Amino acid sequence: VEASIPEPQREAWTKHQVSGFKDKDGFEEEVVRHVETTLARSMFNCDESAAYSACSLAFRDRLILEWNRTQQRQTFADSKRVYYLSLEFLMGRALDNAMLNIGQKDVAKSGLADLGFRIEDIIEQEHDAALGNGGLGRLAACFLDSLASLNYPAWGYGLRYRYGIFKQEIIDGYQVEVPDYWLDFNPWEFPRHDVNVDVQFYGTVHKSTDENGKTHAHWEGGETVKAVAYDVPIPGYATPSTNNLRLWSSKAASGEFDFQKFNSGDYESSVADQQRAETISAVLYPNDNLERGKELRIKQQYFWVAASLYDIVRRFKKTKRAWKEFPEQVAIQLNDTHPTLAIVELQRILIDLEGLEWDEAWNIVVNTFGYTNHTVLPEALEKWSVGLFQHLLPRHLQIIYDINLFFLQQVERAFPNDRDLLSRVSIIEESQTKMVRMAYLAIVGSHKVNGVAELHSDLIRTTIFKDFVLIFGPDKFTNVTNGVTPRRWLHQANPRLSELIASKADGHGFLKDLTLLNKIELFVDDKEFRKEWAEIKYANKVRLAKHIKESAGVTVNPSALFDVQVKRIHEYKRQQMNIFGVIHRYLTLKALSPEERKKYLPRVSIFGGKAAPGYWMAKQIIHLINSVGTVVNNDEDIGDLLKVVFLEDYNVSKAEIIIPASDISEHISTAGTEASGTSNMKFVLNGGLIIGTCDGANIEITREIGENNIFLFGNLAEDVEDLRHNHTYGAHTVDPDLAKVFEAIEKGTFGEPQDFAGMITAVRDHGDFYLVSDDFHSYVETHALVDEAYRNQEEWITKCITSVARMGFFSSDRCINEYAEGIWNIEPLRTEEA
Ligand code: GPK
Repeated sequence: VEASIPEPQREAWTKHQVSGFKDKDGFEEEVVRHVETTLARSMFNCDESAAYSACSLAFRDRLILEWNRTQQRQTFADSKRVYYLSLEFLMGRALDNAMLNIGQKDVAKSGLADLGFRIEDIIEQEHDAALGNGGLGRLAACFLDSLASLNYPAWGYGLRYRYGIFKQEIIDGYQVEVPDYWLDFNPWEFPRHDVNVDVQFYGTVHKSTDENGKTHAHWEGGETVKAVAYDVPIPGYATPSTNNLRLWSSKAASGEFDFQKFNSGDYESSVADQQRAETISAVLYPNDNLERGKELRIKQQYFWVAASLYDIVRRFKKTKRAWKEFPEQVAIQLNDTHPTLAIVELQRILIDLEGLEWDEAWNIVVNTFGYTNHTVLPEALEKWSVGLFQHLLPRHLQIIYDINLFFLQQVERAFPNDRDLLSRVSIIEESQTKMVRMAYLAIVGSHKVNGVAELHSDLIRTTIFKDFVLIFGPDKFTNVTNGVTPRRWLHQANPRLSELIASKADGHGFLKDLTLLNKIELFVDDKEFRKEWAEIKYANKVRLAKHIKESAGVTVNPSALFDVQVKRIHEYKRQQMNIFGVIHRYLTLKALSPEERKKYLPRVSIFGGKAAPGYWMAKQIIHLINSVGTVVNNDEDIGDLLKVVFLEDYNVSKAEIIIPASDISEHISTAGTEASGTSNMKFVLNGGLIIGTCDGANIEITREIGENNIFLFGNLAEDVEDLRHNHTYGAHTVDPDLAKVFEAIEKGTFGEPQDFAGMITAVRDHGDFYLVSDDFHSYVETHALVDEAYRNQEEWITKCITSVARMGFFSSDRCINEYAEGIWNIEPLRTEEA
């Protein structure tokens, strides 16, 4: 049905064109209107939560108007769009970001003050949108900010989980997971009940032959679930462009209940069907860098992929173009292998539903997709059993077999008689239980494959995907080093630093072209500038100290060196090495006389991060950190010389407080294991130095800021394999300093030794896979260098300013421009203003 208003009636629409608030007065009017109508409250019962809601709605109204205009502009221009498919979008809070990106925070601040509220308190009311685990999900969020800020026609597609990542509580030193129900009141989403897609599962495939002898596949029967769209507007910074993040929510296909069951009196089971359907989008899987092969997870993947592709194809079909033009209109980026089924689904749509020939269809598919790999860890590479596929998606399995057949034939022609190569690169792993290797499917079905930092991209080319480089040639494999949005991670998280930089860099232009940061290097010796710089860092530390006191009950001295490691807890990220180092420091201090002790630099070791609920070792690490804290923080010999804090429930909004307050942060993964890291970039951007291994983006950060401004230590990626081999087959002795740490733990210094035995045996008896012992000495020595460097505050500040000045490369804007040019072939769309 045509929903467009006929020409004669449009005049009435134009006459009543709505606009968002224009100034402080207009803003206040909107807030009051929302309080009194939308929320049905008044000035006599408006608490901070109601004020937050009304303020958000006032901004939302503005966003959606720009959103409408942006979508109209994009449709009118008929330009190529990119679709970013990600199972995770770790957005954090939206209000502060919307106010800053629209450039109306000052207006809101004074407007709220007029109405009796402090803007900081109002911002604090918002619940984080935490639809992600860690780096991968936050990268997707930074990319959305950059895509909108750079005026690219782009949509994100994801799932609208009812429960995002769990809330972490620390009880008696242990992690406890609490469900995070975040949708109670979410002003940032627009339900689109009219935009829905039926998604099919299970069933059977029948083949038929037409009069020309051509066979057709028909996927029939099974179960249908409905996907309903929820749209989240994404405002660009200093541009009217407002893009869309479309999240799908699942519900039963036949409406509220299955009415047949209902009418036949089977009320309960009709409700059960409804709940079963809703289960699909109920919860985010809380694993980072780990795949567990659960059936519900692949159901999530197909549900989301099928709904998104239906939407994308529907939009393309409206343009009435020929199918071969699809890749000229549509680019789809796969954020890891989670959406790989999109490759199969598009091929299915083209051959089964649209009647294209296989080769023509496959050409379109390959030219449409790009695949980003985020890890080389084997336990994170997705594989799904053929049996599960057969059951859940029988037609897709057939298509995967055909894709594999044609691919292996191509390999066979190019490399005749190399049986071994064929079995190595086959999309189907011929193991006990046959498995579909999703990364191989993603490579075969994409025109570009990229890693996320130089070292990582080199590693995938030379190790896990080596055979594919041989087969497809080197040009298919490329690097796009990650970046972060300076809007959230500098301007929003550290407003005073942003202002100080603006005062020396001719305004806030650096927020759109981060290379302009280099202008502040001219002021590295400017006394006033340095003084203010130091004051801002101190104020940020005071703010964090307050948070530490409130949340962990520990009093810390803001003048101490703040040493921070916040990220998901994982053995490869080596929080265990950090806490062993802290214990080593504690033992060293204890062995000194009170006089000698005073020469030590006071330090606060701050940890934060969630462990996957089923990750036993990660939970043990959290427990040890907390147990060490309890002992050290209450030891009168130690006082302010050492404090150990575990901050519970690390998330995006806590990162915004923690990162600007760091002096030194830890990025200490075993070389070759951290694909990139992105918090390393955020810390340096906020005037903190880093201690790290030669891994991921640390290497490129070093190249940009200079090796005098970073504390590197440890073995190199190229030596890891040999070291591991030696652990297993050679003589493996634990580093003597580390052995003393183990001794203290085993003596019961930090509580029941049995509670931490796993961490010790992993190093001592189970081959020390992550090279904790190998790197320990170098780690401890490098921390001594950090102390020494921090004592010389003048030089330290010089290092910090110099580093920030040289961080321009790590903007997600640079990164998105590289994708746009090298992978998507899309151009920004001009806006009236731009
Ligand atoms: C990589 F494979 C995965 C994963 O499952 N989750 C995740 O957050 C991270 N990542 C890498 O571990 C980081 O090194 C990287 O910076 C980030 O993805 C974004 O590329």
